[in-house]
Amino acid sequence: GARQVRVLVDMDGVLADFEGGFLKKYRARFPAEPYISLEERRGFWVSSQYGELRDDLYEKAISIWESKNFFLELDPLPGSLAALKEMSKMENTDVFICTSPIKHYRYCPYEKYAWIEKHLGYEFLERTILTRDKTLVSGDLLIDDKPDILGVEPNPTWEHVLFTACHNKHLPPSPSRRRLHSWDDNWKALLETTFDT
Ligand code: DGP
Repeated sequence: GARQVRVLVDMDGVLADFEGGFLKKYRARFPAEPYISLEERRGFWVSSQYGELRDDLYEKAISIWESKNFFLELDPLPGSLAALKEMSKMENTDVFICTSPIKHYRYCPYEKYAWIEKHLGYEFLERTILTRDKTLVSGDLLIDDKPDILGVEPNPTWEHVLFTACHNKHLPPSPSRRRLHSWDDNWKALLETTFDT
């Protein structure tokens, strides 16, 4: 018999264009400073790579996503909104957005809710999970662009599907990890081939 597939979908880098939004605002605010193109991005942590470029760029990078309206004004990634709306209407699927807010909490948590309401509708707020530890959230699939998702639970219930992003596309393929290359990739097949244990 059919069983509900519970899908957890990450926000930054999967639904919202964090990397593109960061680069645009960094270059606008620091036009004389060096920057890292999306082609040159390596590693999940933007601030780490900027800090390697020059020590003081670490703090300059962080100041961008700690600013008012940074998260609110992120563009949706191509196809993400249509895919999520379609997924949420599927009978055997329960969709949740699962996102880790930054610890500078003045704007980010509010703006994440506002972004979701604006782009996906008020009803999606019922399906929104803000947590710094995704291993505590139970689900069948976690679609996320972060390569290593760790927390206090050593055996999360979900299968992590790596969503391709500029910072992770060069990682060697792993036979034990599935990827979703974009929202044009076959996410329906991914759901259909998700089984418990
Ligand atoms: P998530 O995608 O849900 O795992 O959330 C991770 C957040 O961290 C997301 O808003 C992107 C952001 N982020 C990216 N690079 C850095 C960084 O270098 N430092 C910090 N503090 N946050 C970063």
